[in-house]
Amino acid sequence: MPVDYSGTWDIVSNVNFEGYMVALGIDFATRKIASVLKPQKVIEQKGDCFTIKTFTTFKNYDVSFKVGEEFKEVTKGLDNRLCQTVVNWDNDKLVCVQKGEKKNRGWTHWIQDGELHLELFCGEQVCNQVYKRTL
Ligand code: YOG
Repeated sequence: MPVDYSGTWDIVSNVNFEGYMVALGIDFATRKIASVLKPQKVIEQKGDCFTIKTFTTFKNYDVSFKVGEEFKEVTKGLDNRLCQTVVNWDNDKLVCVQKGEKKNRGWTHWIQDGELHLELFCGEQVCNQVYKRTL
């Protein structure tokens, strides 16, 4: 059985989100607000087609993609950049590359011990988040 990311996930830890935001050029005031947010992910997976919705009390962000198909992503409401984005499988991991102005930008999702992990990276900065399924 292939891995199924579908579901609603609540953040339980968030390491170096500040460094990731600095790397993206997010201003001080916005970082202070963003640093206390508790994002919830709602993931819909149908085969290789995904929608990942990230909800907070401040801003929401949605992305839809098919694994292996490049698309233009505008990180609207985040750092508002245009990226040429592609997500691929690495075994059961979802590996996203966001090509654009920022070097070494992307993210990786995986599931371990029933928890959803997300590594967000930009330049030299890596942020590690863990989410648990909502009860
Ligand atoms: O998720 O790429 O699951 O899109 C990263 C925010 C804060 C806004 C959120 C709102 C980076 C102000 C998306 C945060 C900081 C700060 C929640 C993470 C930018 C602006 C919307 C992400 C992927 C993988 C799917």
